[in-house]
Formats: sequence, structure tokens, C-alpha cells
Amino acid sequence: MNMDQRKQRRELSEEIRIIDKHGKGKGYKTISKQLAVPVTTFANIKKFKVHGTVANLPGHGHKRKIDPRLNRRIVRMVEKEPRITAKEMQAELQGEEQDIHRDKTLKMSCFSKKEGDSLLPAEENPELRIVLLGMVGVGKSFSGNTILGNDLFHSKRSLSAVTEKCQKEMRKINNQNVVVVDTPGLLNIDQTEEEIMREIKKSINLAEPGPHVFLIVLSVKERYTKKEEEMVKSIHDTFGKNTMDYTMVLFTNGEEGTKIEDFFSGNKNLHELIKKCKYGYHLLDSRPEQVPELLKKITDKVQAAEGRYYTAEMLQEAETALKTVH
Ligand SMILES: Nc1nc2c(ncn2[C@@H]2O[C@H](COP(=O)(O)OP(=O)(O)OP(=O)(O)O)[C@@H](O)[C@H]2O)c(=O)[nH]1
Ligand SMILES: [Mg+2]
Repeated sequence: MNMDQRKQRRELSEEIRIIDKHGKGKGYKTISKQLAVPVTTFANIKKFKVHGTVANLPGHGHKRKIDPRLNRRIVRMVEKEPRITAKEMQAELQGEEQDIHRDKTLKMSCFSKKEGDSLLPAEENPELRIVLLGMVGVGKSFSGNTILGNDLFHSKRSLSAVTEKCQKEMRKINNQNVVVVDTPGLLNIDQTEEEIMREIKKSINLAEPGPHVFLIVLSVKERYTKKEEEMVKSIHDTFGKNTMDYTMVLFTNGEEGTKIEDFFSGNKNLHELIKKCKYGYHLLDSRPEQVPELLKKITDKVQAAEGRYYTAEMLQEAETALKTVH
């Protein structure tokens, strides 16, 4: 049996267990907890019951403002002249029958899906957009400062939450614009999860047109317990089924010589999380090479993914899925 077949069999047996439990009168939320399956999975089951398919149905998401022909023209213009500005493009397209919004429509066309599901970078070195997520006090803001090489985010030792609002900062590193969005910590005792998530979701718009990677920040000084697992589950439930395709675990508080593999190999659940994160893991320690290494790791993965990034549409889809379940 190859890997795909094994995965299919595992997914099938999971679905059978879910259906069996549901048939016995258990609610979706209870089953989600018992089987450690994201609650969004059930939206697909509900969708199947209503529509007889789990495929994407037409009529969802934002309507395209321009037709494929015009889209191809815009993409060709950028291929020919990668440094063309939105203003110049708009001037060249003046008189087209469709309404072209200078900033949004043109930008979306340059980055939108081409044939073969790949994305066309508008420049040779497209910017890298990073969103930091994690529990309160693990070092999200500290990591943002380390990555950008400056004290841009407020970071301090504290018994209560420090970062309250999402904050976006940007710096050119080795000729590449690196955007970092810091977010408030999850499981902060002063706020409900819903309030915190409402603020954290703003990071997607701040990282416009969408983050290439979510860094789930964990500290090697803390144990990976049920609380951390709950935090990951709540990120997954909020950002939906695509989340792990754009996620890397970032460990903080490493010291020179810390062997991170020793840290997670003894913890089955943490190991499982790392396996699920398509972008792998990285340890921030005190070596000067740590940041270039992290950025290279992310850039290589983004290139392998042909520049894809998490989008506001994916967030909308996740919100709809959550509403269907509740
Ligand atoms: N030396 C060292 N200190 C760290 C590291 N990560 C975090 N810290 C320290 O831990 C404390 C908390 O870090 P923050 O960056 O404020 O944590 P946060 O996750 O942004 O916290 P909230 O905004 O409250 O959610 C600060 O005093 C940091 O200096 C690390 O990798 N190395
Ligand atoms: Mg912070």
C-alpha cells in the first residue's frame, strides 16, 4: 500500500468513526473533542448531506471583477515588465469595458491563480509575509524583533498579556521585503477566546494579499501540554482546513547547542504537530545565522509552493464552515 492509499484508508476509518458516533446521538462538538478532529471537518459531512458532494460549489466567495481574457492581459503585462506600476497598467488599460480598481483588482490579477494552479510573482524577489501566532508570553513579539533585526514590537517579561492588537512591520532584508505581523497571545486570561480571535483574524488583512506562513510560536522553556494542543486546535478551527499547508513551528528560547529534535522527539503529540506543519520547524537561538537560516527555510518552501499564500477567501470559507457546524 503506498502512502496515498494509507492516508485514504486512515481518513476513511476516521469518517466511519465520526458517522458511527453521530449515529449514536453524539453532537459534532463532542465528537470533535473525543477524536481530536477539527470541528470544521464536520462542515464537509453536513455539506455532503445537503448537496451530495464535498466539491467546491459555484456561487461562493467574491465575484471576479474582470474576465479571464483581461486577467491574462494583465499577467502578460507584468511578465513583460515586472516593474510596471499599477498606475501605468491602469493608464494602458484605460477604455476597457470593465471597471478596474487600480490597487485591488490589478494586484489580485498579478498574484491570482494561473493555469496549473501556480502563482505568478510580480517581481523577482516577491515580499515574504509572516504572521506570528501562539500563546501569551511565548516570545512572539521577541521573535518578530529578532527576524526584523529591530525593536519594533513591544516585548517584555510580564505576568499579563503585552500585545493587545495586531501590528504590522516591514524591513528589507537582503533585497527582499519581509513583512511580519505580530498578534495578541491566545489563552490570555483577561479576554475570551472569541475576542482574541476576532483581533488575530485582522492579521490576514494586514498581511495583504495574505501571509505566506503562519509561525506557531512555542517556547522550549514550556512543556507541550493539553493547553498548547488546545491552542493549535483553536488556530486550526479559526483558519480552516488549509491552515497546516502554510504553517511552521517556531521554537523560542533556544540556546547555542540546543538540539531541538531531542526536545520534540520524546513528545508524541508535539511530534505529530510538526509532521502536520507543511513548513516544518525552526529554532531561534542566539547565533547570528539564525534569521537568515529561518528566512531561507521559509523562502524555499514558498518557492516549492509556487508562491502560494493563505488568503482572505480561505478565512471566509473557514468562518462559513464554523457557522454551519454551530
Ligand atoms: N533570550 C530570549 N528571551 C526571550 C525569547 N523569547 C521570548 N523571550 C523573552 O520572553 C519575554 C516575553 O516575550 P514577548 O515577546 O513579549 O512574548 P509575547 O508572546 O509577544 O507575549 P504577549 O504579547 O503577551 O502574548 C520577554 O522578556 C522576552 O525578552 C528568546 O528566544 N530568547
Ligand atoms: Mg507580544
